[in-house]
Amino acid sequence: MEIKTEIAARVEQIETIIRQYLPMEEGYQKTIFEAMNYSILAGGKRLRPMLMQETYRLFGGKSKVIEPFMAAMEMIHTYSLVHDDLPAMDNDEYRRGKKTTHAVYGEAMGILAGDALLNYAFETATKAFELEPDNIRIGKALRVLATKAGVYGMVGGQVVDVESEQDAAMTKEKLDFIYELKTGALIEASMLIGAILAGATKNEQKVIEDVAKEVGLAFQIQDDILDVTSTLEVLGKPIGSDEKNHKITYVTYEGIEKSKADVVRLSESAVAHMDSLVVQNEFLRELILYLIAREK
Ligand code: GRG
Repeated sequence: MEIKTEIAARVEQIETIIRQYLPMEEGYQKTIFEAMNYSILAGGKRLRPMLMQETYRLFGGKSKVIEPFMAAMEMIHTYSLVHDDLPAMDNDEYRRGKKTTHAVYGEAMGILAGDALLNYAFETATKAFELEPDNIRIGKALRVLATKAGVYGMVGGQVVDVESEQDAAMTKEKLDFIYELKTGALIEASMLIGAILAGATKNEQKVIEDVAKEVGLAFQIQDDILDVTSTLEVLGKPIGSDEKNHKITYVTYEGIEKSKADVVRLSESAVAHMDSLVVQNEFLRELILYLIAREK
């Protein structure tokens, strides 16, 4: 089967899982449920839950215990996008081809929908205990989820990113720090949680974390490239957002050609690291290489 068809089949299956964990739109606080569901069902590549599930499969995982974590990861990712689009941050009107959450529900509800999704993510992930009450790996996976999403992960990266706008003194080292945390942390968490829940050894977890670091960096560089070379129609969000926000990106730093070459180099290196494991997942391998040429 062609990789695109295989990805589409997985996205459909992931959508079904996510929907099972979404809140009912009822009660006095109905608006927040609607805003949460609007944001999460607006589309998206579902890359993080896909990486999580495929890493879980790589290490032989077969249980449904991964599913609440897949939904939780997409909730955290979606909250970050909702907040990133707010007037106080990037002030964007479109995301995933649709109006942003604050553009539809107002700024206050946009803030609350992000808060709600973050909290609901943990309510959701802890449902793994209902499936396997004695599984101590669930606690470890929860810790990874919390840490990588927080101040030592995504939020920390976003803080430095926000403070670095128009920063003439930006260094490559600082840019790498921002990318590893802002984008890499959730990708690392996704793959690491898959590995932990499947029972990968410490050594295997380390390999997976390194693979995910490279995938995360390549993914963010490609995001920077697409912000310059794509269109609103293809990307589903405005292009030129980095320039509008006076952001120094990998592309402004290294130029477009070197950036493209680095996406290829990092992705191939990630796959080579993965090949060093005794276990194999051909789809995961192809997915990482497919991301090199992604158009959105
Ligand atoms: C607001 C705490 C907080 C963090 C925001 C993730 C993030 C940090 C900001 C979003 C904007 C951005 C460029 C983030 C880098 C990560 C990234 C490329 C996100 C987009 O992920 P995709 O392409 O989105 O997987 P879809 O819509 O496909 O899910």
